[in-house]
Amino acid sequence: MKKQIILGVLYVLLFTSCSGDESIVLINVDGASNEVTVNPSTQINLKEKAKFKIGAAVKVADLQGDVNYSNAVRTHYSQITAEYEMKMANIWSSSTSYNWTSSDYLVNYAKNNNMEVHGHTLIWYNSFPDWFKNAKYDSIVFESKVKIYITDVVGRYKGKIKSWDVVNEVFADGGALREEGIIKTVFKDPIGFYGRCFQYARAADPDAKLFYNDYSVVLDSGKRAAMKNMVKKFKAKGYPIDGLGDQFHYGNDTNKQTIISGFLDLASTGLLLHISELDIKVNVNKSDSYVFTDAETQKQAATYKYIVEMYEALPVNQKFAITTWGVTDKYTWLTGWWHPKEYPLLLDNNYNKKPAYQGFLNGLK
Ligand code: 9MR
Repeated sequence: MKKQIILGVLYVLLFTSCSGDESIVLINVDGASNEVTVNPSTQINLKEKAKFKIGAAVKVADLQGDVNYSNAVRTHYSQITAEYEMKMANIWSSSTSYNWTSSDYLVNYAKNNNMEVHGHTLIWYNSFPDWFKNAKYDSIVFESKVKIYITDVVGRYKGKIKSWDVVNEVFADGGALREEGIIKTVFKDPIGFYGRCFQYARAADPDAKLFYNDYSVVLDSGKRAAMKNMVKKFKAKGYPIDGLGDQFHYGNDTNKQTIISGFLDLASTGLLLHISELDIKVNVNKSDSYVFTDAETQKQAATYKYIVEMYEALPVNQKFAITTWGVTDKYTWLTGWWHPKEYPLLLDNNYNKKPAYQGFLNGLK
């Protein structure tokens, strides 16, 4: 592909692409001598190169409060996910009311900026509102209320939110059903309940892609087996599921071969796969004296690159999106939840592209 753009009167930018390698060469309009060679990856942005969606978890407060943040989201990403505003505890404010303020804002923001929205998440043990938990409903009432909730939320954004994490983090490490939360105490067959939640979501928006989402999936073979088993049960019962998400909150020291073989195993389901909350920790030992050196930035870039290459190797009909859990190191959840010295994302505190960005970009086909 060759494209020419006239820049002022003197120069033409010539983009060339040859056996996958791209270069940008600045030449005189008369075609005389090459002046400079610019690394093209500093010019093109992720969403322009990727053939699948590039998502970011965002927060309304940051979109509204920091214009650089909003610009970065629009520049680099083609899909957004609410980092917390679309969870049940945030939307379902009381037994008789919903709070749509933030979710409406995000859906409109995406529409105005030509982006998709991935909905996160309808059912999460960690996000039942207090009023709901305190009501101590039996399984029948519990499910009838949840059905109304799913129907109302998915229905409100029918055609606007194109995909949903219907259920999030059901399995504990190793693959047993998680003990925390209320589901296990309310339902004799929690998996059956989750399957019906997928049915309720499908009925509310038949075109939305429906996902099960969890963490450490590619590393934890027990959890992966449990997920695959759940998918089998869903299929046997006719419960609709389109895709699986592995969050990918991994560290720079994670074993590459383990990740790749686990990912291939997940792909054997034939479902859409979503790398749904990607960030790569660098301060893996939580050291107070940690320094993010050049060597560390390069190592992180290499990790991002192979993860994206691995994703690209999927059959095309299984690719859905790669979503980073945040936009800039400045606001990452990990500085609060992991260690203040943590730099897990693609853009630095000043919204500059890090080597990690370059690694991600180089991993794209
Ligand atoms: O990053 C999110 C943080 O800002 C919220 O306070 C928290 C609770 O809503 O959820 C975090 O996001 C989690 C996601 O929803 C599910 N996977 C793990 C994420 C990090 O904890």
